[in-house]
Amino acid sequence: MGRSSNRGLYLLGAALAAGTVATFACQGGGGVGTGAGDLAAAAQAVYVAPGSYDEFYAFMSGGFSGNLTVMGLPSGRLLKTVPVFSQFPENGWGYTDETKAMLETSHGFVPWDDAHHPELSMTDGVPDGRWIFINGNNTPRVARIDLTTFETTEIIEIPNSAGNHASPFITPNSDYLVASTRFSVPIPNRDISIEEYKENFKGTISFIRASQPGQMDVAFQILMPGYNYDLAHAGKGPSDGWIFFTSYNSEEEHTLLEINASRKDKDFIAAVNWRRAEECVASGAGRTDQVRYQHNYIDDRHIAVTEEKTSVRVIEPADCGNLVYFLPTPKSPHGVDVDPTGEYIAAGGKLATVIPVHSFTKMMAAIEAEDFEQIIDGIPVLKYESVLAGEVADAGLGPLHTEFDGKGYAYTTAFISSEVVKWQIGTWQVVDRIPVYYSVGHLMIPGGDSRQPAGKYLVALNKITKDRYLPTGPELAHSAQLIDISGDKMRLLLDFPTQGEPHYAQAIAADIIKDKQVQFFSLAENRHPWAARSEAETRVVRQGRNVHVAMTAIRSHFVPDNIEGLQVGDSVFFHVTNLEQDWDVPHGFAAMGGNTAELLVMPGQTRTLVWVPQQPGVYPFYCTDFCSALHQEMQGYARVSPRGASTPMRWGTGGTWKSN
Ligand code: K7E
Ligand code: CUA
Repeated sequence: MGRSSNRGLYLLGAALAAGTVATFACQGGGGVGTGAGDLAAAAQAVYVAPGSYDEFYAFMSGGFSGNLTVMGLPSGRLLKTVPVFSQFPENGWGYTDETKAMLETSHGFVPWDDAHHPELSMTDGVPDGRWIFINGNNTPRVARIDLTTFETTEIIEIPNSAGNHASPFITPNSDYLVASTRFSVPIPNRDISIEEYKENFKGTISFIRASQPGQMDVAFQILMPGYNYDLAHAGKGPSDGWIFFTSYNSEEEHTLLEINASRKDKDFIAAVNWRRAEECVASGAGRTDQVRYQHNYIDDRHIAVTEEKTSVRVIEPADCGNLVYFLPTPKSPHGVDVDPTGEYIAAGGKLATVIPVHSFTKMMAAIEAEDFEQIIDGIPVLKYESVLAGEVADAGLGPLHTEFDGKGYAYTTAFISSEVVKWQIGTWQVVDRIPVYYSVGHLMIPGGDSRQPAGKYLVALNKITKDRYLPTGPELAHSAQLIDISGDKMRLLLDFPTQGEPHYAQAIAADIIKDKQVQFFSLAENRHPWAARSEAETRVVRQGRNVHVAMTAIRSHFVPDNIEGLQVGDSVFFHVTNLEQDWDVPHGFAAMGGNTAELLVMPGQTRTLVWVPQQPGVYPFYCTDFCSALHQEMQGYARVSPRGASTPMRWGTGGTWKSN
């Protein structure tokens, strides 16, 4: 198919949703006016001059890359990939002895995941820049990334879960992160027929304690009907203490969901009173399930450790009154987003033509009046009309996600009609719309899900980029688009590619983070058992077939850089300590034939590469990070003798050999 016919299809979709072709046509050219003046204005709006910083850090989910990428806004410049759930050879994440344990789960070592939702820690409902969290969907996990080091420091697995999608949304003071099941499963999981879905499959909503680094823990779980729990957002202000989850497949089907789970006119938003859950747990309600899940964290030696947990507290709505209510919501809702005041709860019905917006005040009144349609598994279902604040009509086809600008407007993505629709809170009128290229999922306004949005930019996170970038074979770049929302009319400023599929993203003013960066780790405080804090502390120790080399790196040599007496089949542990005490001076390390990734060692830190030589010979090793004018001289040799050879073990640098 030609370029123009593909594009035509998308445009047709957009035009249909916009109501008339004329409405769409007047916005042609993708929102950037076609005149030279408009293009120059857009270019100027995103231009960050050489030597200048971006205004915002943006944290983009890497989707099926399993990682998080950090970009600057408005430039769209890539600053860093932070490895989270996926091994990352660029810096040895998940390969080194110090990081492998981070990827341990109850299923063993799982070096990949599908990461969708970055979530900044908050204080009083406002992002505070301490940490960012992200979910792993496939093998249910939640990770913490420390924003002073941009390193993943903690990963907790979620028991009694599957498809951890509605995660890791946070409560306003970072007390809890939530994690819930996209896929209901037998709980406890066991060998039963899939056809017994309706009787035996359940969902869970987990609350994870988040406020103490290194101490994430599943505080409790709520057992839910066997629906698919899709997204969540916590209440704030008047609705603080509640958290809202979309669900679909209230049909409780287990096959051909595209048809079978789309039959009902409405599914539900589950409104969960988490303070009530705390009370019930404190008063002993519920049960303790024996389960196995792992908690991994980086300890104060900078070494990942795994702690196995064996139980979890589970409560059921039927045993804890006033815990959960269902708000009927049309049609297989996806996103659920709470406005900055905490009063309005907007849902994105994937198959709906309107955006339903619920009122927290009306919800509380309906609960008070016991205005229930029915009760499902101890969960009262409120009446749609009783909780509805309004419906946004003409909101595009396939509304998915909404964010807010803090100035009384909301912005919703429409996946099918490929546009962002701006509407007014209270009047529920659409006031502007802009096409995006194409098939937009999430959108992001810095702070746009918080009490204090920075309503200046909006980033549309698109699934498809046909004809927007130079083509690169069957798979094309994933795409984000930066839109100016500072005026009445949205204005497209910039297209930029992302790494992996960008589901959600978050952003925060650069000033909150940039001056808190750790520049290096203190060598004096390095407590790694194989650290060499000076060249004098370097050593080589044979323990049977394991050989430990406590080595140092400094511009521009290793100590030792000559090693003899290794034998075929030895496991050689190169423990490399970077002696630098200065910013931006990592050293790398790689050895020929190593069946692993390189090391990238931060100043003051120790990292370990395990090398198992297979043949006698002399093998070079070298620094992989161009660290100085004499970086190419930063190298060494390891001599490997046959198994059982009598070659004495000795090592040194500069011609002086040492031995034990
Ligand atoms: Cu809408 Cu996983 Cu949040 Cu993708 S999800 S778009
Ligand atoms: Cu050290 Cu290059």
